[in-house]
Amino acid sequence: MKRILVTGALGQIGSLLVEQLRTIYGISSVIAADIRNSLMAQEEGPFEKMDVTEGKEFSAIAKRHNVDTIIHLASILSAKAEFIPLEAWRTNMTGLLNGLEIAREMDLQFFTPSSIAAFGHSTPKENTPQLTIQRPITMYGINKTAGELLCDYYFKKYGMDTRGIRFPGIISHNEPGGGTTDYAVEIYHAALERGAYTSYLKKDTTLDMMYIPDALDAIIQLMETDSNKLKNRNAYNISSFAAAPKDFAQAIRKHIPHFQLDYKIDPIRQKIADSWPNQLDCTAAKREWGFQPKFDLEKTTEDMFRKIKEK
Ligand code: AKB
Repeated sequence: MKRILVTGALGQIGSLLVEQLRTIYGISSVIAADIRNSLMAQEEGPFEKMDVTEGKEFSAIAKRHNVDTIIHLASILSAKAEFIPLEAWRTNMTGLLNGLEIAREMDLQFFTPSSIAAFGHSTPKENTPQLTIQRPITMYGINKTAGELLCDYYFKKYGMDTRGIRFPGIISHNEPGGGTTDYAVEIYHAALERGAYTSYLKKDTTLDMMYIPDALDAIIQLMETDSNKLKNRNAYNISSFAAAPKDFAQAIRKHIPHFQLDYKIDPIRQKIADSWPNQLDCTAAKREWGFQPKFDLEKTTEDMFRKIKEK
């Protein structure tokens, strides 16, 4: 019986991942932890209010629940981190090191996401290889690159079962917070509410994207894969499709023909997005653990509208 601790459990990925993990492994097997207070009802499953930078507290919770896996999602995203770089370093790096140390001490399986932010201007933009130049220009990207190296280090030095994914922009009906790719969520809500959206990225800024069900399946599939099959312990490139604001507008207009997209460029987020790749090469993830996304931009758009209306 698995016992999984998920940090950052109230975030964009965490809240939906916890739900899916509980469906698979049972409600009491998945311990949700977050620095924020949960609005979830007690009966929805175990929840711990926890700060990942407090190592003793983090460790006590992992031990109390006798977990065998940590899925460490807690982090400050790219755009927000540029305003509070030192706090971002503390949350993203001290939090990660605490998680790795607890996993080492307790001999746990450990997952943490990296991101397309781990790349920079000198990385090949098209078909970005699994193994390539990583010179990120943001605090979040530096944290992600260092995190990848740490996961590799703990695997090689201690034989720990570390696993990771380089996430693209994640699209979901629930809210992201503080990311450069957040527009890809906001645009759908705005399309339904107002029939219009003002993009803070230029119309041609192409980035890798993924709809949340594919992201959740990818985490679970990677975690379920036989350890011997995995050659990359830092993080795997994954992506479902590459799209720019103008591509989202085109997809949205198939459902809302009068949808209007205009632009008011945010120089900070534009600079970040310009430093990231256009499209990752996901061959290693496909070959080593069978990564196979189901949602392209059209299917994502259809399902996003359905989910938002349901809400
Ligand atoms: C962000 O925009 O910061 C995140 C990411 C790509 O890691 N969504």
